[in-house]
Amino acid sequence: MQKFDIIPAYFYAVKLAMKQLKTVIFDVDGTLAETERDGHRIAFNRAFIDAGLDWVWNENLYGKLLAVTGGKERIQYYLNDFHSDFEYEGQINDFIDNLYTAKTKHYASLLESHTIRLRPGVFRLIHEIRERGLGLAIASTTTPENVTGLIKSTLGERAIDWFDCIAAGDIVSAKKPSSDIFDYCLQQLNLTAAECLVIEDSSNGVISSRAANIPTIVTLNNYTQGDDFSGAISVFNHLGEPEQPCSLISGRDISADFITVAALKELHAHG
Ligand code: XBP
Ligand code: MG
Repeated sequence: MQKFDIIPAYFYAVKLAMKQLKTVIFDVDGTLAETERDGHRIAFNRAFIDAGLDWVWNENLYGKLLAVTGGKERIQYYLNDFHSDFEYEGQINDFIDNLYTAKTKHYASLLESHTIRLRPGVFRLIHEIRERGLGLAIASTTTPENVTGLIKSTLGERAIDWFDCIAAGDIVSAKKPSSDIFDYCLQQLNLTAAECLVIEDSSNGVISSRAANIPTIVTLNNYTQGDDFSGAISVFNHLGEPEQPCSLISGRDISADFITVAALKELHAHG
């Protein structure tokens, strides 16, 4: 090789290394488990009963309320757009904070009762990611306590240590769809956006991860099946299992029946 050939080869090798998948960043609610329908929604309703309110967030209404991320922000959105004639005494922020505190306690109890299960393929893929030496991280809008509670109740007490970063809740000032939570996560991981892959379930999540330039795939659910996922590499119904293959909804397909680390690398290379 001539001397001047070495320089482009070197830069090519560096570019390739920078594009290598190093860490998979998981969204939490709706991605790891059906926590929205089976967890947060139920916890909100229990908090409303505690407060003597006759509000009921049924599955259909909750789907509409999910347009706004963050529990406190969601209550405010409900009051503004769905229940504007509601009258309260005192400061609205205190009222919302109290409801949110009660809701978070109910959510923790639901997690402790182990009624919320991981979605298909999540347990298997997280274990494979670890076995193959890739990193794991979390970027979520819910509180750090809610994230660790879900991880402990579904993956076990020690699983918290498997994650190189748990970026969650009010740690950033602007929630998804702002890129802040993913930017924070990359900073903590000390990785570039191109070295990571995000798994999300909602358009707000994809807008957020793509605003941080991170290649993203989606496993949608009933609440998000009508969302616009134009920024994602691929959209699947779930991650799949050997006995429960996943289906491609849109975007790039994989050469396997379910999402493996090899499939993630394949998708990431085209991100
Ligand atoms: C989803 C959210 C959260 C949850 C409720 O977060 O938007 O607001 O619905 O949790 P993600 P809190 O999909 O990013 O994990 O009530 O604690 O906000
Ligand atoms: Mg989500």
